[in-house]
Amino acid sequence: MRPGLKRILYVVVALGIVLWGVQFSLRAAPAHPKAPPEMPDVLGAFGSDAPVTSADEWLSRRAPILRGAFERLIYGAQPETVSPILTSRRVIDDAAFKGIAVIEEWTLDVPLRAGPIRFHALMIMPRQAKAPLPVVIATNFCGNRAALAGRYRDVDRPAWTPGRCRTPIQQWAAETLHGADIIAPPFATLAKAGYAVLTFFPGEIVEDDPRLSQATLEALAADMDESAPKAGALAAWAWGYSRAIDAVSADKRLDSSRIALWGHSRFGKAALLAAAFDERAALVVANQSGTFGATLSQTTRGESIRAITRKFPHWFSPALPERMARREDLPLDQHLLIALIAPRPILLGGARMDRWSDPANAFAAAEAANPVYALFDRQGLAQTSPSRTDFSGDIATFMRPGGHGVRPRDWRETIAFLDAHF
Ligand code: GTR
Repeated sequence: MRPGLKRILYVVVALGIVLWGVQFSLRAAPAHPKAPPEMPDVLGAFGSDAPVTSADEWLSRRAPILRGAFERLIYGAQPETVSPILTSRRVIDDAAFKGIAVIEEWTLDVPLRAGPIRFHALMIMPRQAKAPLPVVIATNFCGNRAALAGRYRDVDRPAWTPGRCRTPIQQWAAETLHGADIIAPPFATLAKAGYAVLTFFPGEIVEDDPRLSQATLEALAADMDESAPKAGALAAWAWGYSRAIDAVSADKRLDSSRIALWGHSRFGKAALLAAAFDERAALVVANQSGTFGATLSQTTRGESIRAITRKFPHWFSPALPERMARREDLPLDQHLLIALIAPRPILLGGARMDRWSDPANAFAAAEAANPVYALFDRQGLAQTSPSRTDFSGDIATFMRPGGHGVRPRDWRETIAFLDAHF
């Protein structure tokens, strides 16, 4: 195709994407569910398991049963734990962001039976803050070179990226629709606030593509018990967060008791799943995580189970799609995933125009998880509505104006929540 023609095509496609986003955003999300859908009582009997009456019973009896059910019915299992090997660590810039931070690139190899999975992480370490530092493990959407806005040409660029990352015009469209922070997180702001950040691109662990992901998911399955339900991409990305926790915990400059996970949208789902399965995550922030993230799935608002499993079959256990022909077949809902994180702090970010991720039902899910926090003598959600943010509780939500994406306000709320709880 002639270059001129190609450019016109890109502009038309970008314009189409923007218009689609605008019409979608105009359908604002309601602030509070009129009547929250029915969901199993968080402490009630679950299958043949008797009701739970203490924190001890929750942790030792109910939590493993629920984790097993989430694996079996929705996400698939994670590969058996193997710690990554830090193959190389090099300083990219020792006075980045006007001298306030050091940037390192870590190459991590996770040894697996089918051969190692290699992924890269950037560590952004504030220079002035006192070690050991609290650390935020934040996923990015287009790889590490793009996360540094392309300023460092020798930083690794992943072999595979989704369409939105491939050309400058596609990146521009993604940033216009979803905010520049979706590609390049505000590292300088976090460093100024005293937080180290480890960022990685989950697409390096499993490609976010129904076809391309198959070989990688098969390779991961070789490290799982034969009877275990195969991992979908969300479980594999959650496993990636845990491998990042392994790497961070081995670094004496970082405080392994203050590790936060941060994820947006699909990676917000993965961050919640990771925190539910890995107790070393001391806090989790899930921004607009939506269906099979923080939002209840027994609801017709926002993204339906049918829509998500049709478009992203590779995200889930192979058992999920057909099972979901009838909603009643799912004896679980997402308040139970939130409850598995108790008593650790959770922040759920929402946006008023983001109907798709249904923030009102994420609030309802958080409310329904409260009795588990109470077992630990914690407050859980202290708010009376999704937008009345109250950080005195262990769970908090906020609603910012605008649509789906990562905006500066999302990170401001994150830092305020981190300050309140770390
Ligand atoms: C959408 C998907 C959502 C959410 C979102 C994202 O297309 O339907 O579940 O994950 O992508 O990750 O931005």
